[in-house]
Amino acid sequence: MIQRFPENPILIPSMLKPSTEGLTVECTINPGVFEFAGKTWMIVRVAERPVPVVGKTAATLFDAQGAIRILTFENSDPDLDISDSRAVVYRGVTYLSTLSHLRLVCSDDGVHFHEPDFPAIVPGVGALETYGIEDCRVAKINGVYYLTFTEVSEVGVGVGMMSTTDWRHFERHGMMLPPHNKDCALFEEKVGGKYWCLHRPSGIGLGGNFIWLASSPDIHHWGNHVCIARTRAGYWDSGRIGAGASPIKTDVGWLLLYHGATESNRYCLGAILLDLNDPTHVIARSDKPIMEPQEKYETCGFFGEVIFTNGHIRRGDEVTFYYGAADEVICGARVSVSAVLASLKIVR
Ligand code: MAN
Repeated sequence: MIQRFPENPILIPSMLKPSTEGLTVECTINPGVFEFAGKTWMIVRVAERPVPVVGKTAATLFDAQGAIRILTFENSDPDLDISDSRAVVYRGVTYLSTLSHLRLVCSDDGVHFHEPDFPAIVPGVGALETYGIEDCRVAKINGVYYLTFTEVSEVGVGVGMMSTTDWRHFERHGMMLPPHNKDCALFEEKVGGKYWCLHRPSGIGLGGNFIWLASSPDIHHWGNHVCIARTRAGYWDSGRIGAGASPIKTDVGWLLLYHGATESNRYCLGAILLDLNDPTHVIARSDKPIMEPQEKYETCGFFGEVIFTNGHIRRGDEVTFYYGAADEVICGARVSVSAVLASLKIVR
Protein backbone atom coordinates (compact mmCIF):
# COMPACT_ATOMS: atom_id res chain seq x y z
CA MET A 1 0.00 0.00 0.00
CA ILE A 2 2.90 2.36 0.83
CA GLN A 3 5.48 3.52 -1.72
CA ARG A 4 8.57 4.77 0.06
CA PHE A 5 10.67 7.33 -1.84
CA PRO A 6 13.59 5.50 -3.52
CA GLU A 7 15.70 8.54 -2.44
CA ASN A 8 15.12 7.86 1.30
CA PRO A 9 16.35 9.16 3.64
CA ILE A 10 15.81 12.63 2.16
CA LEU A 11 17.14 14.71 5.08
CA ILE A 12 19.92 13.59 7.40
CA PRO A 13 21.70 15.42 10.27
CA SER A 14 24.89 16.15 8.28
CA MET A 15 22.86 18.23 5.80
CA LEU A 16 22.19 20.96 8.38
CA LYS A 17 24.63 23.17 10.27
CA PRO A 18 24.35 23.30 14.06
CA SER A 19 22.53 26.37 15.41
CA THR A 20 25.35 27.16 17.85
CA GLU A 21 29.07 26.49 17.91
CA GLY A 22 30.00 23.48 20.05
CA LEU A 23 26.80 21.56 19.25
CA THR A 24 26.29 18.77 16.72
CA VAL A 25 23.06 17.99 14.88
CA GLU A 26 22.06 14.54 16.10
CA CYS A 27 18.58 14.10 14.58
CA THR A 28 16.54 15.74 11.80
CA ILE A 29 13.05 14.34 12.29
CA ASN A 30 9.25 14.67 12.48
CA PRO A 31 8.58 17.54 10.05
CA GLY A 32 5.42 19.58 9.68
CA VAL A 33 4.78 20.01 5.93
CA PHE A 34 3.09 22.75 3.91
CA GLU A 35 3.02 24.50 0.54
CA PHE A 36 4.07 28.15 0.31
CA ALA A 37 5.28 30.41 -2.54
CA GLY A 38 5.14 27.58 -5.08
CA LYS A 39 7.35 25.22 -3.08
CA THR A 40 6.99 22.32 -0.65
CA TRP A 41 8.33 23.14 2.82
CA MET A 42 9.18 21.14 5.89
CA ILE A 43 9.48 22.60 9.38
CA VAL A 44 11.91 20.07 10.79
CA ARG A 45 12.63 19.11 14.38
CA VAL A 46 16.41 19.53 14.66
CA ALA A 47 17.80 17.87 17.79
CA GLU A 48 21.28 18.91 18.90
CA ARG A 49 23.72 18.07 21.65
CA PRO A 50 27.28 18.95 22.63
CA VAL A 51 30.08 17.25 20.71
CA PRO A 52 30.42 13.96 22.65
CA VAL A 53 33.31 13.36 25.06
CA VAL A 54 34.37 9.76 25.80
CA GLY A 55 33.18 8.58 29.23
CA LYS A 56 30.83 11.54 29.73
CA THR A 57 27.17 12.27 29.04
CA ALA A 58 25.75 15.74 28.55
CA ALA A 59 22.26 17.19 28.86
CA THR A 60 21.49 20.48 27.13
CA LEU A 61 18.90 23.11 28.00
CA PHE A 62 18.18 26.82 27.74
CA ASP A 63 18.45 28.83 30.95
CA ALA A 64 15.86 31.47 31.90
CA GLN A 65 17.80 34.08 29.85
CA GLY A 66 17.71 31.90 26.75
CA ALA A 67 21.42 30.98 26.85
CA ILE A 68 22.36 27.34 26.24
CA ARG A 69 23.41 25.51 29.42
CA ILE A 70 25.23 22.18 29.33
CA LEU A 71 25.22 19.73 32.26
CA THR A 72 27.92 17.04 32.15
CA PHE A 73 27.82 13.70 34.00
CA GLU A 74 30.41 10.92 34.36
CA ASN A 75 29.13 7.70 32.75
CA SER A 76 30.55 5.73 35.71
CA ASP A 77 28.33 7.65 38.16
CA PRO A 78 25.86 5.10 39.65
CA ASP A 79 23.22 7.85 39.95
CA LEU A 80 23.14 8.24 36.15
CA ASP A 81 20.63 6.36 33.94
CA ILE A 82 21.09 6.63 30.17
CA SER A 83 19.27 3.43 29.19
CA ASP A 84 16.87 5.41 26.92
CA SER A 85 18.90 7.34 24.30
CA ARG A 86 16.34 10.17 24.39
CA ALA A 87 16.72 10.97 28.07
CA VAL A 88 19.37 11.56 30.73
CA VAL A 89 18.10 10.70 34.20
CA TYR A 90 20.26 11.86 37.12
CA ARG A 91 19.18 11.29 40.72
CA GLY A 92 15.58 10.90 39.59
CA VAL A 93 15.54 14.16 37.57
CA THR A 94 14.90 13.72 33.84
CA TYR A 95 16.68 15.86 31.26
CA LEU A 96 16.59 15.38 27.50
CA SER A 97 19.74 14.08 25.81
CA THR A 98 19.13 16.52 22.93
CA LEU A 99 17.68 20.01 22.64
CA SER A 100 15.33 20.56 19.71
CA HIS A 101 14.45 23.63 17.67
CA LEU A 102 12.42 23.93 14.47
CA ARG A 103 14.01 24.73 11.12
CA LEU A 104 12.59 25.42 7.67
CA VAL A 105 13.75 23.70 4.49
CA CYS A 106 12.15 23.97 1.05
CA SER A 107 11.99 22.03 -2.20
CA ASP A 108 10.85 22.36 -5.81
CA ASP A 109 10.14 18.66 -6.25
CA GLY A 110 9.13 17.55 -2.73
CA VAL A 111 12.15 15.24 -2.54
CA HIS A 112 15.32 17.37 -2.54
CA PHE A 113 15.27 19.95 0.26
CA HIS A 114 17.57 22.86 1.12
CA GLU A 115 17.55 25.78 3.54
CA PRO A 116 15.93 28.98 2.20
CA ASP A 117 17.85 32.26 1.76
CA PHE A 118 16.40 33.85 4.90
CA PRO A 119 16.95 32.96 8.59
CA ALA A 120 14.96 29.78 9.04
CA ILE A 121 15.47 28.78 12.68
CA VAL A 122 12.56 28.88 15.13
CA PRO A 123 14.03 28.34 18.62
CA GLY A 124 12.39 27.57 21.94
CA VAL A 125 11.71 30.79 23.87
CA GLY A 126 10.76 31.38 27.49
CA ALA A 127 10.20 29.31 30.62
CA LEU A 128 7.92 26.70 29.01
CA GLU A 129 10.43 25.85 26.24
CA THR A 130 13.72 25.55 28.15
CA TYR A 131 14.12 21.93 26.95
CA GLY A 132 13.18 22.93 23.39
CA ILE A 133 10.30 22.65 20.92
CA GLU A 134 9.43 19.57 18.87
CA ASP A 135 7.20 17.82 16.33
CA CYS A 136 5.37 20.74 14.68
CA ARG A 137 2.09 20.28 12.80
CA VAL A 138 1.06 22.96 10.26
CA ALA A 139 -2.58 23.73 9.38
CA LYS A 140 -3.61 26.40 6.86
CA ILE A 141 -6.90 28.03 7.84
CA ASN A 142 -8.28 31.06 5.95
CA GLY A 143 -4.85 31.96 4.59
CA VAL A 144 -3.10 31.77 8.00
CA TYR A 145 -0.65 29.01 8.88
CA TYR A 146 -1.12 27.69 12.43
CA LEU A 147 1.75 25.77 14.03
CA THR A 148 1.04 23.40 16.90
CA PHE A 149 4.10 21.86 18.52
CA THR A 150 5.45 20.30 21.71
CA GLU A 151 6.86 22.70 24.32
CA VAL A 152 9.24 20.96 26.74
CA SER A 153 10.59 22.26 30.04
CA GLU A 154 11.22 21.05 33.58
CA VAL A 155 7.59 21.88 34.45
CA GLY A 156 6.24 19.57 31.78
CA VAL A 157 5.44 18.76 28.17
CA GLY A 158 2.54 20.71 26.61
CA VAL A 159 1.23 22.01 23.28
CA GLY A 160 2.26 25.46 22.03
CA MET A 161 0.75 27.46 19.18
CA MET A 162 2.10 30.12 16.82
CA SER A 163 0.79 31.56 13.58
CA THR A 164 2.33 33.14 10.50
CA THR A 165 1.38 34.31 7.04
CA ASP A 166 4.90 34.85 5.60
CA TRP A 167 7.10 32.32 7.50
CA ARG A 168 9.40 35.18 8.53
CA HIS A 169 7.33 36.65 11.35
CA PHE A 170 5.64 34.45 13.90
CA GLU A 171 2.97 35.40 16.38
CA ARG A 172 3.36 33.28 19.52
CA HIS A 173 0.06 32.37 21.15
CA GLY A 174 1.51 30.66 24.24
CA MET A 175 0.64 27.24 25.62
CA MET A 176 -2.61 26.03 24.11
CA LEU A 177 -2.95 22.76 26.04
CA PRO A 178 -1.14 22.26 29.38
CA PRO A 179 0.97 19.23 30.45
CA HIS A 180 1.05 16.43 29.86
CA ASN A 181 -0.02 16.83 26.23
CA LYS A 182 1.43 16.55 22.70
CA ASP A 183 0.53 15.42 19.15
CA CYS A 184 -1.95 18.24 18.49
CA ALA A 185 -3.37 18.54 14.94
CA LEU A 186 -5.90 21.18 13.89
CA PHE A 187 -8.67 20.53 11.36
CA GLU A 188 -8.12 22.85 8.39
CA GLU A 189 -11.75 23.94 8.24
CA LYS A 190 -14.60 24.50 10.67
CA VAL A 191 -17.10 21.72 11.29
CA GLY A 192 -20.52 22.71 12.66
CA GLY A 193 -19.33 26.31 13.00
CA LYS A 194 -16.41 25.41 15.32
CA TYR A 195 -12.67 24.84 15.10
CA TRP A 196 -11.47 21.35 16.08
CA CYS A 197 -8.21 19.79 17.17
CA LEU A 198 -6.95 16.33 17.99
CA HIS A 199 -4.60 16.07 20.94
CA ARG A 200 -2.96 13.51 23.21
CA PRO A 201 -3.07 14.11 26.96
CA SER A 202 -1.48 11.39 29.13
CA GLY A 203 -3.46 9.97 32.01
CA ILE A 204 -1.71 9.23 35.28
CA GLY A 205 -3.08 6.16 37.04
CA LEU A 206 -6.42 6.02 35.28
CA GLY A 207 -6.49 6.53 31.52
CA GLY A 208 -3.49 6.31 29.22
CA ASN A 209 -1.94 7.80 26.09
CA PHE A 210 -5.14 8.19 24.06
CA ILE A 211 -6.32 10.48 21.23
CA TRP A 212 -8.74 13.22 22.28
CA LEU A 213 -10.74 15.80 20.35
CA ALA A 214 -11.62 19.36 21.41
CA SER A 215 -13.47 22.27 19.82
CA SER A 216 -13.14 26.05 19.97
CA PRO A 217 -15.14 29.11 18.93
CA ASP A 218 -12.01 31.19 18.17
CA ILE A 219 -9.05 28.72 17.74
CA HIS A 220 -7.52 29.92 21.04
CA HIS A 221 -9.89 28.67 23.75
CA TRP A 222 -10.44 24.92 23.69
CA GLY A 223 -13.14 22.94 25.45
CA ASN A 224 -15.60 20.06 25.15
CA HIS A 225 -12.75 17.54 25.30
CA VAL A 226 -13.67 13.95 24.47
CA CYS A 227 -11.56 10.80 24.19
CA ILE A 228 -12.12 9.30 20.73
CA ALA A 229 -9.53 6.49 20.50
CA ARG A 230 -7.68 4.35 23.02
CA THR A 231 -4.71 2.04 22.87
CA ARG A 232 -5.59 -1.63 22.25
CA ALA A 233 -4.06 -4.39 24.38
CA GLY A 234 -2.24 -7.00 22.33
CA TYR A 235 -2.20 -4.79 19.22
CA TRP A 236 0.56 -2.84 17.47
CA ASP A 237 -0.87 0.31 19.15
CA SER A 238 -1.04 -1.05 22.71
CA GLY A 239 1.29 1.46 24.41
CA ARG A 240 0.52 4.92 23.08
CA ILE A 241 -1.25 6.57 20.15
CA GLY A 242 -1.17 10.11 18.77
CA ALA A 243 -2.49 12.06 15.79
CA GLY A 244 -0.35 12.77 12.73
CA ALA A 245 -1.00 15.95 10.71
CA SER A 246 -4.40 17.57 10.02
CA PRO A 247 -7.06 15.03 9.08
CA ILE A 248 -7.68 14.57 5.34
CA LYS A 249 -11.21 15.39 4.14
CA THR A 250 -12.79 12.60 2.06
CA ASP A 251 -16.35 11.95 0.86
CA VAL A 252 -16.83 9.38 3.62
CA GLY A 253 -15.23 11.19 6.54
CA TRP A 254 -12.08 12.76 7.99
CA LEU A 255 -9.13 10.43 7.50
CA LEU A 256 -6.52 10.68 10.23
CA LEU A 257 -3.09 9.10 9.95
CA TYR A 258 -1.81 8.31 13.44
CA HIS A 259 1.12 6.66 15.16
CA GLY A 260 0.72 3.74 17.48
CA ALA A 261 3.50 2.28 19.62
CA THR A 262 3.80 -0.86 21.68
CA GLU A 263 4.92 -0.79 25.33
CA SER A 264 8.43 -1.47 24.02
CA ASN A 265 8.32 1.68 21.84
CA ARG A 266 7.94 0.19 18.37
CA TYR A 267 6.17 2.95 16.39
CA CYS A 268 3.93 2.08 13.40
CA LEU A 269 1.36 4.06 11.38
CA GLY A 270 -2.35 3.44 11.14
CA ALA A 271 -5.51 5.37 10.24
CA ILE A 272 -8.81 6.35 11.82
CA LEU A 273 -11.92 7.58 9.96
CA LEU A 274 -14.06 10.23 11.71
CA ASP A 275 -17.60 11.27 10.80
CA LEU A 276 -17.65 14.29 8.45
CA ASN A 277 -20.24 16.25 10.42
CA ASP A 278 -19.52 14.84 13.90
CA PRO A 279 -15.78 14.14 14.26
CA THR A 280 -16.32 12.78 17.79
CA HIS A 281 -17.75 9.69 16.09
CA VAL A 282 -15.14 7.11 14.99
CA ILE A 283 -16.38 5.14 11.95
CA ALA A 284 -13.43 2.87 11.24
CA ARG A 285 -9.83 2.14 12.26
CA SER A 286 -6.81 0.14 11.10
CA ASP A 287 -6.72 -3.34 12.53
CA LYS A 288 -3.17 -3.85 11.29
CA PRO A 289 -0.64 -1.06 10.75
CA ILE A 290 -0.61 0.50 7.29
CA MET A 291 3.17 0.90 7.67
CA GLU A 292 5.76 -0.65 9.97
CA PRO A 293 9.47 0.03 10.50
CA GLN A 294 11.11 -2.23 7.97
CA GLU A 295 13.94 -0.50 6.07
CA LYS A 296 17.32 -0.22 7.78
CA TYR A 297 16.88 3.57 8.18
CA GLU A 298 13.67 2.85 10.15
CA THR A 299 14.88 0.00 12.33
CA CYS A 300 18.36 1.35 13.25
CA GLY A 301 19.29 4.86 14.35
CA PHE A 302 19.17 7.24 17.30
CA PHE A 303 16.11 5.37 18.60
CA GLY A 304 15.29 2.41 16.33
CA GLU A 305 12.00 0.83 15.27
CA VAL A 306 10.28 4.21 14.88
CA ILE A 307 8.25 5.74 12.04
CA PHE A 308 6.46 8.93 13.04
CA THR A 309 4.53 11.23 10.72
CA ASN A 310 3.17 14.72 11.38
CA GLY A 311 3.18 16.23 7.89
CA HIS A 312 1.72 15.53 4.46
CA ILE A 313 0.61 17.03 1.14
CA ARG A 314 -2.60 15.77 -0.43
CA ARG A 315 -3.22 15.84 -4.19
CA GLY A 316 -6.48 14.19 -5.20
CA ASP A 317 -6.31 10.54 -4.18
CA GLU A 318 -2.60 10.68 -3.38
CA VAL A 319 -1.09 11.65 -0.06
CA THR A 320 2.65 12.25 0.12
CA PHE A 321 3.65 12.00 3.72
CA TYR A 322 6.95 12.74 5.39
CA TYR A 323 8.12 10.95 8.49
CA GLY A 324 10.89 10.70 11.04
CA ALA A 325 12.66 7.33 10.83
CA ALA A 326 14.48 5.77 13.81
CA ASP A 327 14.29 9.23 15.47
CA GLU A 328 17.25 10.26 13.29
CA VAL A 329 16.40 11.03 9.64
CA ILE A 330 13.49 12.20 7.48
CA CYS A 331 11.92 10.04 4.78
CA GLY A 332 8.97 10.35 2.42
CA ALA A 333 6.33 7.96 1.10
CA ARG A 334 3.16 8.00 -0.98
CA VAL A 335 -0.14 6.32 -0.34
CA SER A 336 -3.55 6.31 -2.00
CA VAL A 337 -6.41 7.66 0.11
CA SER A 338 -8.85 5.12 -1.33
CA ALA A 339 -6.47 2.24 -0.53
CA VAL A 340 -6.19 3.38 3.10
CA LEU A 341 -9.98 3.75 3.35
CA ALA A 342 -10.49 0.27 1.91
CA SER A 343 -8.12 -1.21 4.49
CA LEU A 344 -10.01 0.12 7.54
CA LYS A 345 -12.27 -1.97 9.72
CA ILE A 346 -15.66 -0.59 10.79
CA VAL A 347 -15.75 0.16 14.53
CA ARG A 348 -18.83 -1.13 16.33
C1 MAN B 1 9.90 11.55 24.65
C2 MAN B 1 10.52 11.42 23.29
C3 MAN B 1 11.61 12.45 23.11
C4 MAN B 1 11.09 13.83 23.42
C5 MAN B 1 10.45 13.87 24.80
C6 MAN B 1 9.80 15.19 25.11
O1 MAN B 1 10.82 11.18 25.60
O2 MAN B 1 9.56 11.60 22.29
O3 MAN B 1 12.12 12.43 21.79
O4 MAN B 1 12.15 14.76 23.36
O5 MAN B 1 9.46 12.86 24.89
O6 MAN B 1 8.75 15.47 24.22
